[in-house]
Amino acid sequence: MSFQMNVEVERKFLFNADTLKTLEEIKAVYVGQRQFHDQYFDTPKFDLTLRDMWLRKRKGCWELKCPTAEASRTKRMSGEQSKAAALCTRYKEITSLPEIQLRVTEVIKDVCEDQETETGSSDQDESWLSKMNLVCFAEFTTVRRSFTLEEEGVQIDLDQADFGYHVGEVEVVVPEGNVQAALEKIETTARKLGLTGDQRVEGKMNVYLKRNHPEHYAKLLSVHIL
Ligand code: V4E
Repeated sequence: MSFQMNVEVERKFLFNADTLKTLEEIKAVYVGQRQFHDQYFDTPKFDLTLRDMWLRKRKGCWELKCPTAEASRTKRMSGEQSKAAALCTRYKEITSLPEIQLRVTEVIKDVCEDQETETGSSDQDESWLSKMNLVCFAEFTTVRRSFTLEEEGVQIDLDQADFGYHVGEVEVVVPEGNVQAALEKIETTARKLGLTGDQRVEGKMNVYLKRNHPEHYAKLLSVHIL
């Protein structure tokens, strides 16, 4: 049996004092402000992030971001479309703890054949972390202001991280087969926001790793994960 998973398609952007005015002009609705503390986990050898898998705990819940299998589709796009698509990331976001544990076990088994791991525990029981040799390698707090373009199903977040970096993101969540539609919505929103530039904007983790784990950051760059 296979079921369709949602994919989170995102484009990061740099924002400034004028961005709030622009959001008002394009009729984005202010949803509110929240604060959350993220803790990211990996093995000491970074086996997850080197596979572009991002395991985190946010507000007491576990989340795993994994790459999607649709990267080859960009080949069928026109020049302009593929340029716009290159500015976006797409990840499956898994929030069921048993499913997360299964996916992590698959990786751990790959790198350590004799690893015995059990899955199935509550969000609060963290014994599975040490069994899978997972340690926290990054943690920071974010203050997020969220806006929505309701009819388009687009969310716009303005994030301020506690280590002195701020970044915006335009996000659309779609079933796995609808990534092209999400990319188009993001492109339309980017135009409305007046976003220029054809360089990917760094996310919070890029900046965090550059400062706190420069060797791992360099490795992720060299294998094109960041
Ligand atoms: C996927 C990923 C990481 C995990 C954190 O993802 P991100 O979207 O940056 O964080 P956040 O707080 O905005 O999550 P949300 O609340 O939207 O779920 S860390 C690095 N990556 C990969 C990655 C990449 N290769 N390039 C860019 C521009 N961003 C992230």
